[in-house]
Amino acid sequence: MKGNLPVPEREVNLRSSIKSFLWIVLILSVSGFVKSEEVSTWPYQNETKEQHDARMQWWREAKFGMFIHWGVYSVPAGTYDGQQISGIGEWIMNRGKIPVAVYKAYATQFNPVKYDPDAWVRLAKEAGMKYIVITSKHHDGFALFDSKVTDWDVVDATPYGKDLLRPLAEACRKYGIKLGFYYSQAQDWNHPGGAAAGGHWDPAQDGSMDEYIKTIAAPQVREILTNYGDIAVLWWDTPTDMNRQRADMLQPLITLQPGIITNNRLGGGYGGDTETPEQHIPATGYKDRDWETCMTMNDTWGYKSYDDNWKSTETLLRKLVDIAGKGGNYLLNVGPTSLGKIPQPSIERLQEIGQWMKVNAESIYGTTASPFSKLTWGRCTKKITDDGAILYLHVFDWPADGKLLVPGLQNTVQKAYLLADGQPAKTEAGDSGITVYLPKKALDPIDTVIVLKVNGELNIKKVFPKQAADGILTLPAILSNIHNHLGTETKLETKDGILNIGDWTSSRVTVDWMFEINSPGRFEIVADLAVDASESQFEIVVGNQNLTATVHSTGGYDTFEKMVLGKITLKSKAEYTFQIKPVDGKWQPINVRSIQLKPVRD
Ligand code: H79
Repeated sequence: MKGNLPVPEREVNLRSSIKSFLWIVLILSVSGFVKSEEVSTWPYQNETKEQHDARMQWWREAKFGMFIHWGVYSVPAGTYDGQQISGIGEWIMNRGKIPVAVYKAYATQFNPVKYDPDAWVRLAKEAGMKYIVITSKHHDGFALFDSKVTDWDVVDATPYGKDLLRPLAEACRKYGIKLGFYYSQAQDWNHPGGAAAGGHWDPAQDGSMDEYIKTIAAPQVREILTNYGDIAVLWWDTPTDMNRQRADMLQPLITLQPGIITNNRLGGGYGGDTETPEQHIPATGYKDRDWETCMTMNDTWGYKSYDDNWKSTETLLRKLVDIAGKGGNYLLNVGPTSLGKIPQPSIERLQEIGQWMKVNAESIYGTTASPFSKLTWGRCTKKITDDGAILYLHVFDWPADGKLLVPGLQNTVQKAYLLADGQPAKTEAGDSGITVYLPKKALDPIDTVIVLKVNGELNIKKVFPKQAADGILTLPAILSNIHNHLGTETKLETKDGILNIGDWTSSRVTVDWMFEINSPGRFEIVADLAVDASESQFEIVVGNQNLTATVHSTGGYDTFEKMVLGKITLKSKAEYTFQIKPVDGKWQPINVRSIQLKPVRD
């Protein structure tokens, strides 16, 4: 809580005269002469790297956690006044502009008599999850705990009448699962002043946000960090309208739980410990920041009775592996009903993930990001050991010829075997890397893991797509980096047995490839595309060159055509990035199988 250093990055780019002025301000503020707005309440600001690593250690090793979104919204479960309200279920009050009094009445039907926290924690544990983060209070302001500063909580407002967090905390302790609390600090649609951000539709919501934080949010955060034993994570959400002053009313409270980890969603300029990509996996992870993708199994966090759009176990499991291979954690959501039941499709998927984890968890827990650039056959996770490294090769697409190339790997192999049954695998070193000889059939069609123990420090030549003998360079869909955001789901799909980048509906999504040029020159850009709309426009950026391409309908999303998009000159032998960037307003979805650069004379 103590702290008077300015935020360091503030100084980095300033010219020296301004710098020296700041130094004076700094000295004055340290000595108490100037009240600086830059005074930080971040309790870990003086942490050394070693201390930080020690604090983050359990979380980095855990890799996989359960998110639980539970509250009064599970009563309407997506339907208000006979209407199915679109969007995520926990937002129903906002999306349906439900008056405060009407929404509050749902609490009289929130009676989770089937709530079995012991079973929930066992389900998480058997799925291989190491921690749970539950919504202690979501944007509707309803507290799942006995709060002394409001009646809008499970004890005072529902027939159930009992604190829901305490027995969950006890079950977590019993099974050795870490517990974290989600707390919506800036949005609260039921307490006056809490709906300043993100919409306001009922005079009952009138009030000052500062007052709301002071009288509701801050005391409640104190309650959840005081009354439930060890809390491992505080998961802030939606920093809308949070400023430094508001954040500073909350942040000091985290010292109530020494060593607690918090995310980057408090606001007020605080970065917290973790990045939190929501509903998407960053194309290449984050450099130098811990991160956690949170994701739903269907299309809602809070229970909706009619959302049956469940992701398959294969999809969920491969996402876990994809995330681990990029160095992140996966926080996978369940949305229990108002009776206290986790939906059966969620249970089934978690159990199936658990079966895989029982055999393969070693390739997930405690691993770090893949040392390779993109792999065509799957993903890689790794552990650094005293005498070398363990590479876990996660094979999604089993090679028909039984040969798996680990591209660019130069180390000598100590041992190679299939994780599931210990069966050894032959390996062979060659110019392009190490080939692992595999049995005919995958042991697990979702992900069969090969363990490759290698000697010495990892030595890997990054292998990017290169020009073939005829000078032509091909950038296939499978080697692309797809940069999604919350609300976009551009992904690889298969048509006629060939992969393409699909579901590219948003102009905010960019796609790029790394590649290498050995024979510089002038190239024609040839794209293998399918376009449904009459026209679509995007920019192509290669190094410092760019051009705008306009493509026309090929007759549908399934009809691929090769077309010339323009010409570029690549002057040096080097690594480049090829980026496709939609032109906002002129973009229509296209499916992309590949891009080729073909040498031309002029
Ligand atoms: O708790 C889950 C979400 O309710 C919460 N974060 C996750 C973990 C969240 N709150 N806001 N947002 C995520 C982002 C905002 C989304 C919005 Fe919308 C787009 C708000 C209004 C438009 C989605 C679509 C919600 C309502 C309509």
